[in-house]
Parts: sequence; C-alpha cells; structure tokens
Amino acid sequence: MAPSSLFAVGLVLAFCYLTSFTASADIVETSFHVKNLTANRLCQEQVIMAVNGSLPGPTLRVKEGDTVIVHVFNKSPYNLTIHWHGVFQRLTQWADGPEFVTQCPIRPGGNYTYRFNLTGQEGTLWWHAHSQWLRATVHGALIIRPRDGQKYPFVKPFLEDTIMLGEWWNADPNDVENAALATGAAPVNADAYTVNGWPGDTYNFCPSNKTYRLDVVPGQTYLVRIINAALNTQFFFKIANHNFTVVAVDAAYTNPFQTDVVLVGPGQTTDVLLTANQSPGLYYMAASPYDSGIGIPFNANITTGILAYQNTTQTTPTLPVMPAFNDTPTAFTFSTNLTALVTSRFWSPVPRTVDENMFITFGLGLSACGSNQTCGGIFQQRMAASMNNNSFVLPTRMSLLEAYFRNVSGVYTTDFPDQPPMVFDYTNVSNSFNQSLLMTPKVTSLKKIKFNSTVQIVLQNTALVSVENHPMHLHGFNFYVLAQGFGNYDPINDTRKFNFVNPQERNTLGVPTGGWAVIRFRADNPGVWFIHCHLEVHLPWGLGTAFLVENGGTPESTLPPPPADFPQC
Ligand SMILES: *[C@@H]1O[C@H](CO)[C@@H](O)[C@H](O)[C@H]1NC(C)=O
Ligand SMILES: *[C@@H]1O[C@H](CO)[C@@H](O)[C@H](O)[C@H]1NC(C)=O
Ligand SMILES: *[C@@H]1O[C@H](CO)[C@@H](O)[C@H](O)[C@H]1NC(C)=O
Ligand SMILES: *[C@@H]1O[C@H](CO)[C@@H](O)[C@H](O)[C@H]1NC(C)=O
Ligand SMILES: *[C@@H]1O[C@H](CO)[C@@H](O)[C@H](O)[C@H]1NC(C)=O
Ligand SMILES: *[C@@H]1O[C@H](CO)[C@@H](O)[C@H](O)[C@H]1NC(C)=O
Ligand SMILES: *[C@@H]1O[C@H](CO)[C@@H](O)[C@H](O)[C@H]1NC(C)=O
Ligand SMILES: *[C@@H]1O[C@H](CO)[C@@H](O)[C@H](O)[C@H]1NC(C)=O
Ligand SMILES: *[C@@H]1O[C@H](CO)[C@@H](O)[C@H](O)[C@H]1NC(C)=O
Ligand SMILES: *[C@@H]1O[C@H](CO)[C@@H](O)[C@H](O)[C@H]1NC(C)=O
Ligand SMILES: *[C@@H]1O[C@H](CO)[C@@H](O)[C@H](O)[C@H]1NC(C)=O
Ligand SMILES: CC(=O)N[C@H]1CO[C@H](CO)[C@@H](O)[C@@H]1O
Ligand SMILES: [Cu+2]
Repeated sequence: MAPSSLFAVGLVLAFCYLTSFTASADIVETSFHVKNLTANRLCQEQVIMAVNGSLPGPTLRVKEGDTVIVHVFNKSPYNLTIHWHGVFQRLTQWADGPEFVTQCPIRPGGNYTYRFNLTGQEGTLWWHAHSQWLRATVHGALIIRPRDGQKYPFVKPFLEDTIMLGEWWNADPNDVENAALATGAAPVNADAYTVNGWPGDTYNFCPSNKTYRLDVVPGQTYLVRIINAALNTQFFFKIANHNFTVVAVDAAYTNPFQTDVVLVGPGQTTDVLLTANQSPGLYYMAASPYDSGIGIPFNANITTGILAYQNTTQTTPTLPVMPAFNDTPTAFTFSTNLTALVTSRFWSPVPRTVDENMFITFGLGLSACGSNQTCGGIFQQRMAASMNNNSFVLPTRMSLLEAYFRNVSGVYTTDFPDQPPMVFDYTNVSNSFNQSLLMTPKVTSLKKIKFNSTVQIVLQNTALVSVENHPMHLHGFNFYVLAQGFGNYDPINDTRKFNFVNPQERNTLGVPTGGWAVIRFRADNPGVWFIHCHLEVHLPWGLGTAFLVENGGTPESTLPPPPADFPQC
C-alpha cells in the first residue's frame, strides 16, 4: 500500500456529520432531496440514488422527546418511501414507511412529509429507503441523545462517531434486484463492502479511492455508533489492538459488555465505548462478512477504515485478525452475551403472561414456475422464502394499513397461522432439497392481535435450501429476546433457558443459523406492523408477514386517520 494514501483520507467525512440542527431544538425539521449522484468507487463512475448528494445520507441528530419533520422530495426515477428504523411511531403509524405496508410510494417527482416524535427511546437508530433495493445508498443515521437534564448511563464520552457499514455494487442496485426477480434466481453479490461509504485500503487503488479515518486523542474514550446498512451481509467488526465495551444495541441500553469483536447484522446498531489506550499509531478498523449460510456464495472481501492517533508518525496501519467468515461460535457468543441495563429509564419488566403463543418456521423455499416464466431457481422453479410456509406478497393497490383503516376487503387476509402447517425435522440438512417441503404459496396473510396482548414467538429457522442466520426485524416495537439456541426448539427443555430478568431488547435479531430464538413483546401500539427478514435478498422472495394490532378503545390507543398529503397509489 502506498503510504501517501493513508493521509489522503476522509477527514472531511469524519466531521461532515456535525449537526445542521440546533442542539436545543424541540422540533428538528429538514428536507431530503433524493436524486441521482454520480459516485466514483472501485475505479469507476456509477449513478446512485442519494439523499442531499451524500453517501451515507445526512445524520439526523435529536434528543429524546423531540419532534422530527422530514420533507422528502423524490427527484429519483424510482418509487420511494423512507422508513425510520426502530422508531415506534405511536400515533404516527402512517409515517413508518415500508412500501405498501403503511403507505403507497412517493412517486418520481412527488413529495411527502414524515412527522413523528421520538419519545421513550434513546441511542442509535437509522433511516433508510423501504422500496426495492434503494436502501443500498439511501440511508443515514438517526441519533437520539438523552433530553436536557438526563445523561448516558455510562461514562461521558470525549467525542462520538458513527460508523455505517454498507455494500457497494458496480451497478444500480434496483437493476440487480430486477434482474434476479425476472428470472427467479438469486441476485449477484455486492462488489465491495464499505465503511461510511468507502471501500477502503484493501480494494484496488484508484484516483477516487478514499478510506474513512477517525482521528483520536490518546487516552480519550469515544462513543462509536456502529450501524449495518448493508442489504445482504452480516459483519464482524474489529479495530486492531483495541477492545470495545458494548453499551447499547438497537437504541436499548445494555449492561457493559467487553469484547474485541462486534457482530452486527443488517438493520442492527451497536454502540460501543472505545478508549484510545494503545501506543499512538495507526490501526485499521475492519468489517468482514459473517457468512452463516452453508454453500451460499458470498463476497469474501474485507472493508477497512483507519483509527489514527493524533500526530502519529506511523505510516502503515496494523490490521486486526478477523474471525473466520463462518465463525458461528463467535457470532453466537456475542449475540447471547448481551443483556439489558434494567436500571435505564426506558426498561420495563418482561410481561409474564402470554396471550398469543406463536411458533413460526421461516427460511427459503421455492414458488412454482409460471407457464410463461423463465425460472432460474433450483429445480427450475423460482426462489422464494416464507414464514409458516406463507410466502408474503405485498399489495399494489393500496397499503395494508390503509386497507385496514378504510375497511377495504380483498387486499389481505388475517389467517396467518400460529403454527407451521407441517411438522418436520426443521433444521436437518437432509431435508434441504426435499421437494415435498420446498414449495410455498404466495399470499398476503396477516396475524390479527388484540390491543395490549402479550405476544411470544418462537422463531424457528429451517434448513430448506440453505441454513442461514436471518436478521428478523419487527416494526413498531422492541421485543425481548428470551432465549436462543441451535437445532429444533424444544418446548420443554428450552423454556427453562428463558431470561426474564434482563433479556436484551431489540428491533432486529439474527436468529442463530440452523437454530431458533424466542422473542416476546406487548402489542400496545395499534397499526399494521411488518415483521421480516432484513436481508434484502429474502424480502421480495416473501420472508415476512405483518401484525395487525387492533385499537384499544381510548384515543391514545386508536389509529388516527392518515395525514392530508398521504401518497396515493
Ligand atoms: C438518473 O439516473 C437514472 C439511472 O441511471 C437515469 O435513467 C436517469 O436518466 C437519471 N436522471 C437524471 C435526471 O439525471
Ligand atoms: C409530538 O410532540 C408534540 C410536542 O410535544 C405534541 O404536541 C404532539 O401531540 C406529539 N404528537 C404525537 C403524535 O404524539
Ligand atoms: C409537493 O407535492 C404537492 C402535490 O402532492 C405539490 O402541490 C407541491 O407543490 C409539492 N411541493 C413542492 C415544494 O414541490
Ligand atoms: C482486550 O480484552 C482481552 C480479553 O478480555 C484482554 O485479554 C486484552 O488484554 C484486552 N486488550 C486491551 C487492549 O485492552
Ligand atoms: C473481492 O473479492 C473477490 C473474491 O471473493 C475477488 O475476486 C475480487 O477481486 C475482490 N474485489 C475487489 C474489488 O477487490
Ligand atoms: C498534536 O500536535 C498539535 C500541534 O503540534 C498539538 O497541539 C497537539 O497537542 C498534539 N496532540 C497530541 C495528542 O499530541
Ligand atoms: C458468552 O456466551 C458464551 C456462549 O453462549 C458462553 O459460553 C459464555 O459463558 C458467555 N459469557 C458471558 C460473560 O456471559
Ligand atoms: C406468453 O408470452 C408470450 C410472448 O411474450 C405472449 O404472447 C403470451 O400471451 C404469453 N402467454 C401467457 C399465458 O401469458
Ligand atoms: C396493558 O396491560 C398491562 C398488563 O395487564 C397493564 O398494566 C397496562 O395498563 C395495559 N396498557 C394499556 C394501555 O391498556
Ligand atoms: C430434555 O430433558 C429431558 C429430561 O429432562 C431429557 O431426557 C432430554 O434428553 C432433554 N432433551 C434434550 C434435547 O436435551
Ligand atoms: C410505483 O407505484 C405505483 C403505485 O403508487 C405503481 O402503480 C407503479 O407500478 C410503481 N412503479 C414501479 C416501477 O414499481
Ligand atoms: C484520494 C486517495 O487516497 N488517493 C490515493 C489512491 O491511491 C493512489 C495509489 O496508491 C495514491 O497515490 C492516491 O493518493
Ligand atoms: Cu433472510
């Protein structure tokens, strides 16, 4: 590596996140102009869709309790929606954003204003497009600090930094998705991984190469907010010679957990304290893929940024030793060692009585090849994915939330089953290509839930087609993670492993590959809430469903009407 490249790095980037909003504002109002941007990466120019001309897009910085108003102008050639990942959207359900779940898209040339309050949650969230594969480049951080008079439940950091991990295609990601959906085959993998938009030093050098750089003062402690904005890749993240103390995940505080490696799946965030306590030098931060799938092709590159001690004379950074790509024990140790900080302001105890007990198998499958279709999936069928063997299809006429609100029939059904239709040895790989288990019907089937019910779900991976860790994301709520394990869930023995004392709270959980997880939440937020795999390759294949949570009978528990400027289909 040319030493000169180390200093020609993204210093500007490190600071371009500085707030454009005043720190004391109770209303944070801004505009997102989504339009073409010609970006230069991997030695070539590529037109991408970006917000306000930057990748990642602007960071929204708010305090808990603030009101957010974002005017979105869609100057891109694509239908667009923005999702505020992890925001509860109480009484602003229409602003959640997933296309055809809560809203119709903002058409090219159109605009729409998202308004919501950030109440009762603190930490790192993010926003991203929720339409086709636009999320690859239409994303940014959403940072919620404690309101005035409140503090972090950990040592006050000297400074804060945000690391958004992503993927880069030498193509328009929507074209990549469309090409795959046209044939029913799997899409091509990303050409590179990125740290704050830049592939970094391990990729070929080009005139446009840049590497993200974080400058630190020796002895100081930094709060680093790590966000996985990749479409299809879970990452291990390390900094050479440095340890982390995890203090929050998905905007929920955790007990301090010491580790030298962070696992972060698409959709997830992890806040760590990092102390610059090593000899003043240059250290690579690196993200490498966690490839949980057996036999699934993936891009085995590593992306890097640089941790630079002020005034160092070192010229070649030290690389961290990354876990093996398939290091499931390291992934599992990280995911199961996190516990909630029950003394934090927003913790509430786990509800002990369950009203809705669901057992959901999920994973890949196949849908039948139509008479006129080209079908590039295995067995000459189309690749699909499902939950309880329902492969989810979004409506196109109006959103699910609008159909529910206006009582329009024929848009969805509410017969999503509480149990899989067939009992089999779910995680046994000898079933992976058993054609009698692979076919899955395309439906728009929801689960209806009474207001304020306690819902428990055993999320059981299958081994159909592949064995994989899927990051499952629930909109509108955080859930408690009571237990996780490998193989088939055992309703007798595994119940004893439940943590009711301080289970981690999340909005996205990577369910162990070839295994299961038990989650629980109180459905005290009426609306239609998507639950789906946050691997963008699996979502259009049908790995999702939605919870229709009914009204509770008081104004505070009743879905309000949509705003006046709500996009129409
Ligand atoms: C934006 O990019 C798309 C895809 O590359 C292209 O088709 C379109 O013409 C561009 N629009 C503008 C306004 O440049
Ligand atoms: C959001 O917060 C503002 C200011 O506190 C309040 O007036 C408004 O009612 C809140 N909106 C919702 C939907 O809770
Ligand atoms: C936003 O869209 C509306 C139509 O939905 C239009 O009347 C208005 O002029 C647009 N605003 C801007 C600033 O373009
Ligand atoms: C990191 O943590 C490991 C295990 O706890 C410990 O052995 C090591 O000394 C720590 N390294 C640093 C730089 O603190
Ligand atoms: C990424 O890794 C693949 C092998 O997995 C390699 O063929 C390719 O050249 C790498 N791409 C870049 C840009 O380094
Ligand atoms: C780095 O150098 C500058 C300019 O000489 C100085 O002000 C600063 O204190 C130095 N920082 C450290 C950590 O030595
Ligand atoms: C972390 O998880 C691993 C694997 O589940 C377990 O063996 C270990 O005891 C845990 N460590 C802590 C500190 O909880
Ligand atoms: C199949 O495709 C051909 C050519 O595009 C078209 O003429 C024909 O109507 C299609 N048949 C069906 C059943 O869709
Ligand atoms: C929801 O149920 C819990 C437990 O029964 C109760 O404490 C709480 O008040 C209920 N919340 C609402 C908004 O009805
Ligand atoms: C579950 O527990 C029973 C009795 O405690 C034991 O016999 C059985 O082997 C256990 N099953 C598994 C899968 O560990
Ligand atoms: C854009 O959304 C509209 C519904 O609002 C839909 O009719 C149209 O097909 C969509 N366009 C694309 C390219 O998906
Ligand atoms: C902007 C930048 O970092 N450019 C570097 C790209 O790589 C070449 C070759 O290593 C360097 O000479 C440039 O400084
Ligand atoms: Cu998935």
